[in-house]
Amino acid sequence: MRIRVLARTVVATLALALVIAGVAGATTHAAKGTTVNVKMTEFKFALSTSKVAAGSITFKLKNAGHLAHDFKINGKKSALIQPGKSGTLKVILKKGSYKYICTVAGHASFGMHGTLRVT
Ligand SMILES: [Cu+2]
Repeated sequence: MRIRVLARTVVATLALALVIAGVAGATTHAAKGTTVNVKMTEFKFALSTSKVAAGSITFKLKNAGHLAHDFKINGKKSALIQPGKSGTLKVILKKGSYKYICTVAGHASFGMHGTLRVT
């Protein structure tokens, strides 16, 4: 009798632990995403990383230059960001290599481009 109660308690505790672990895992996964800081100057981008995990990626853009710039990756483009201003661009990317550019005329050819690796 005593052993049966003990066994039931152990099973219940294990089940509860699994439920908690499952919920915690799901929450962590859902909230997961990567932030990449992007500094824009004439005429280049400086990214805080060149390689990110696939999924939701938020680019935090900071224009530290003297001209307006934007940031385009995988067909998505940020607003035009004025000197001294900031902006964000959120995209969902699968594994692969993605070219990013500034779409202001001439800027990409002057050096405002690069490649982000998504793994
Ligand atoms: Cu630009």
